Amino acid sequence: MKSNRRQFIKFSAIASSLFAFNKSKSAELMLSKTKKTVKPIVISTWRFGIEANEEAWKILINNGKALDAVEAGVKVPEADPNERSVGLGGRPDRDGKVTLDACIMDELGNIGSVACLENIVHPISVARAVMEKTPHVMLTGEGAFQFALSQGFKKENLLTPESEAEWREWLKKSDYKPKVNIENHDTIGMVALDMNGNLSGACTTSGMAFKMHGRIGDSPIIGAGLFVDNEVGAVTATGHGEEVIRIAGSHAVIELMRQGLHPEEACKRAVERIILSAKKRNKPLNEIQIGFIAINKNGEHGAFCLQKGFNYAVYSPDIKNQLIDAKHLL
Ligand code: SD4
Repeated sequence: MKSNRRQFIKFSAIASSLFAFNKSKSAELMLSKTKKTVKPIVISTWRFGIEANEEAWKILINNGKALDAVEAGVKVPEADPNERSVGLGGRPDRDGKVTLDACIMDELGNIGSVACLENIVHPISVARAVMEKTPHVMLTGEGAFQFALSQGFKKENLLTPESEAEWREWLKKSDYKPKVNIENHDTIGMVALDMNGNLSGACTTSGMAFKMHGRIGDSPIIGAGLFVDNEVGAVTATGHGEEVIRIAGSHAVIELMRQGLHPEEACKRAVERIILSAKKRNKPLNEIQIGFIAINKNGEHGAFCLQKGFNYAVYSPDIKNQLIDAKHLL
């Protein structure tokens, strides 16, 4: 009884804080307008963001485009067989198939995405080809694969012996219970601001390990796993995709930043929305992890997550590629 009351008070407080930002809006907006812009800057999710940022930075520091930087950056973990949650070597679905989700967005609002794509090492580049070479924004499954072949991508087996062995072990119990941190899932999401002041983002993953075949997470869904608004900022998400999709997470963070909130505060408010959404459905919070990372037009960055354990890599003129622990709400 007591704990119900305590929870009620806690979540009422969260709910009212979600609507309270207007008060501080004008002050924060003014503050950010007077600040000097930090550029270039690139940030990305989890520890593999460090190597990915390194690659993106080479492009950014040579006056390259944010779009090229984020694509090149996320290709690093995609090609690494030891990263078991992205691209080659990614953990398979329950049928033993490695299926990949990815999307990309540029400063003009161009978007491209692939979902449930098999046998291609670089889904992010296929997503870019969807964006640049088709009249569509999203291709899935066999159609995405055939399109990739038509663009010169090679068919490759992505299931490494290590991932296959893990899957065979999992089959013994066949219990789908994603853990909250990096044990059996991870996504690389990367957002960047280039020297010309343009923003872009990319997001790529093999999704939740041992998911149902055909399951698509938040990562290829523009507005959920990624969103860029060149007037405001760029945001990407990681964690339980179903929860991110429910609140159109990355788009929510963009809209909160548009109100003048700092990227960290905007990410925090979105995590609070996830909590409210989960509470309504009686979804236990300890079974969910969500992390958002964001940069704004001034090159300020921030992140927030639900559970302890999420970190992100930042490379800017002031922070030379460091891993930062995101603050957490629980
Ligand atoms: C998904 N969001 O497929 C991805 C997985 C992830 O950390 O990011 N895990 O739902």
